[in-house]
Amino acid sequence: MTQHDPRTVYLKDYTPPAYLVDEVRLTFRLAPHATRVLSEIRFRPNPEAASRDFFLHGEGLKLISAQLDGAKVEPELVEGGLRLDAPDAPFTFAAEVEIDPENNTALEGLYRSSGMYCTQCEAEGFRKITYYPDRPDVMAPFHVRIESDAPVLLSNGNPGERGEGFAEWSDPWPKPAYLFALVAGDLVAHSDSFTTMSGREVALKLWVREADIGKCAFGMEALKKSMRWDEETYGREYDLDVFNIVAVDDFNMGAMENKGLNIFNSSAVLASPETATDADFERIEAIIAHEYFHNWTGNRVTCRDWFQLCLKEGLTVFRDQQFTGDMRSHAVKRIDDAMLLRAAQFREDNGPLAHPVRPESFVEINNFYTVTVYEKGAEIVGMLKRLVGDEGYRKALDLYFERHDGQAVTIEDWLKVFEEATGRDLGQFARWYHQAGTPRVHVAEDWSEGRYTLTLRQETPPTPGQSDKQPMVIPVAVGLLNPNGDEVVPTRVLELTEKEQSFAFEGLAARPVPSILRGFSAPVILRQVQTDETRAFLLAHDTDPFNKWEAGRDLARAGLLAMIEKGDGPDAGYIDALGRAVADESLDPAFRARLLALPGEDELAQAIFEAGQTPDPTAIFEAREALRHAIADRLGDVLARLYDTHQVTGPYSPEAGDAGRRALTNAALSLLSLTQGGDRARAQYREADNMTQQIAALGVLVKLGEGAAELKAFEDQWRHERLVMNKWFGLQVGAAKPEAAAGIAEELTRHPDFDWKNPNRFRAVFGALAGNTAGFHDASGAGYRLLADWLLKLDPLNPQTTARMTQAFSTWKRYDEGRKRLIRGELERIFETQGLSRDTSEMVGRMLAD
Ligand code: 0A1
Ligand code: ZN
Repeated sequence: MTQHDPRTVYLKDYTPPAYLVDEVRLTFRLAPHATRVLSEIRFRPNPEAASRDFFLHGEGLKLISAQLDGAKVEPELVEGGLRLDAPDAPFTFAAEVEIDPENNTALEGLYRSSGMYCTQCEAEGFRKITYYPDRPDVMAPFHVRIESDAPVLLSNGNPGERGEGFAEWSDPWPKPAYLFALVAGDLVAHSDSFTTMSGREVALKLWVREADIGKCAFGMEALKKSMRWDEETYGREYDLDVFNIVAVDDFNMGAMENKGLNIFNSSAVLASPETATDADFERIEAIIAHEYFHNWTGNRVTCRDWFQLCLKEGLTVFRDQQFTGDMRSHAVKRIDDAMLLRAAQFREDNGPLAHPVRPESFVEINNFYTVTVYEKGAEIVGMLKRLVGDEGYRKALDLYFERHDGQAVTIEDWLKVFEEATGRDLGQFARWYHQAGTPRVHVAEDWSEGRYTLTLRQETPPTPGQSDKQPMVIPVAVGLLNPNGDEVVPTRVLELTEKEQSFAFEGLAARPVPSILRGFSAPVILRQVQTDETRAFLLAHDTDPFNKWEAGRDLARAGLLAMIEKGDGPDAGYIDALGRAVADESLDPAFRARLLALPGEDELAQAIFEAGQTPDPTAIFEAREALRHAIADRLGDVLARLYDTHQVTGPYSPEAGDAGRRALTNAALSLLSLTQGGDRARAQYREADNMTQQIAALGVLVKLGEGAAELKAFEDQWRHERLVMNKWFGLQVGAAKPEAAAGIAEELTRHPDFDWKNPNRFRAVFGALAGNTAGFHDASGAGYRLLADWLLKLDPLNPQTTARMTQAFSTWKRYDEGRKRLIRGELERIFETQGLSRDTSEMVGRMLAD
């Protein structure tokens, strides 16, 4: 369907802009319903352009007046913007427009959130503010004047003059319009400063509503750590006198890297021990880092067009992953990233929404801020680094910044700096950017007379619009272990470039046990015939922490699949091996907590589907529950000891060591409660002095069906903390028994605090419903119907968040005829709705297409 959508934009149609911009001057006269935006834009013909068509984007703007070099003009207003006869010489275009921030519920352009004015311009929101060439390859310095009686008036760059009712800002660094930002409101600042490596002083401010001033300290520390880290690791220094961050409650995504004025979803920056969990703290640290790192990877060097989105996002995610690894644990971070990649990106890559990391077409670019662009994009950068080595990587990045500073570039430019810095041909490697789908790597082994041969074969299944897949360059990190557990061949990276290739290891005394794809060295699915003994052996002996974890995961998956498909009982061998590993005090508690996490329901459903069977969500849910019971039963003593001996005492700290211990004790608590009841959890709930302990205990109680009193107490305690209440809403749906999930979600939509226009609150309920796999896929179809009803209600107000949440339906073709019919019915009902947004119609259309 999308292929034929007349609104489709193609990468192959890219043409350079007809005019470039030398300078932008904007004046904002803020008023809730009638803000005036006055612009003065100095244009000059682009010598690289073939045409002199002067077109400016504009959407939902009321044009008051326009001038060309001071003379009044009447531009032709066309679909999506305006046209004007413009000279083939430099000129200034000026306009005055009126916009209505108060009624902007899409949260794109200039809008209001809890009484403050804020903006979101990526990807194409600036055109809702004024007429402009709203494309990333048009970069210009911006000067901004804000007129308003709000006490705090902010924009990009450095502060200029300010006085009663106005403030001016100047951003000397040329930037695309998507990085423009403005904030005005009644805010207070948590302030600090940072001295850069060349000795410049930068004023740092985190702006929040007064009630939130106590939740800023952690974010500020994270910012300073990020600034130092980018200097030390990439040699990149900050380049303005001030760095402002603003927290807003209504935001479609996590945060936005606007130059010098980052805007954050309050959930991605505000934290105190009482209100935020360890996971929130870690996420906040990562997002602060991510947005900060964009200052170089995204802002100073930006994207030529939106097809190149992964150029900034893949690289910046990779950088924030490195940062989190350095701040915490590389092993645990790698496991967490791999879990996310498999749960979300593999799911996307193996369904109707699969697309290349650099897509070739889109209808609505907002639909391409995906796990594929971000997370698989980051995996590609990681593979590049593995292939060229740390030094080659650093040389290539230095060259990238040196050559492309101030430019809007492409993936080809990015790969070229690697080729030049390292002398490597990346022609075949480039396929990672344009070929969609998750490669499968099949392993065959041969052993004869001291020679061990690994034969690797790759294949990538077809994806929408791409059936003929070519072999990829796949770095496969391999180590070999002796049967006694010693490592005989340390990690070596094999480069799989052909469809099938053999790699020999000579001079071995005994047939080794291979440890393949160490560190999850490529985003592929490994297909390996392995006995449970081998898996248990690797779980006990592998020196590579990722593969040690992976071996446990493989064992759990194999056991679960046997339970589901063959009706087997829980595998005692797995449970005993798990018990030995989690009791091993030489291992990091955070790592051991990851060992206790079983493969998710959705991952199992995909595995069953791939094996040619039809997954039954209820059977999958029950098998996982049965295995959890069996673990609790057989490892009761080990788990109780872990729970008792790893409790954190003393004041709360979100640092990795303590967080890891809490992760381990809470994983143990959740299992133990299955066989020993809720007493431990109730006691923990009572004594908790931080949100991690409180919410973990509450979750356990709710799952047991014993949490009514605590749920009520929690609501009474946290009624006035929006971010905490999101947890309260989400937990009830997420922890609900499958058959009850849709009903509970529905009931919560009638709660007086269910403010459905707030994306965080909407996601709390419906994200949790979609994440309760067996509940969402309950055969009654109640979950499908409820979600579809609410998506249709949200779509006219906020297309972006609606479209994103339609992805809950994306796995529909895996299921039985009954479920398929139900989901197809809902998708068609959405698709056929009059006036459906372009965003949602593209997503649903792709899911319905063959
Ligand atoms: N560039 C931001 C993500 C972002 C994208 C789009 C948005 O609105 C449509 C908002 C934020 C990042 O990578 O953090
Ligand atoms: Zn980003």
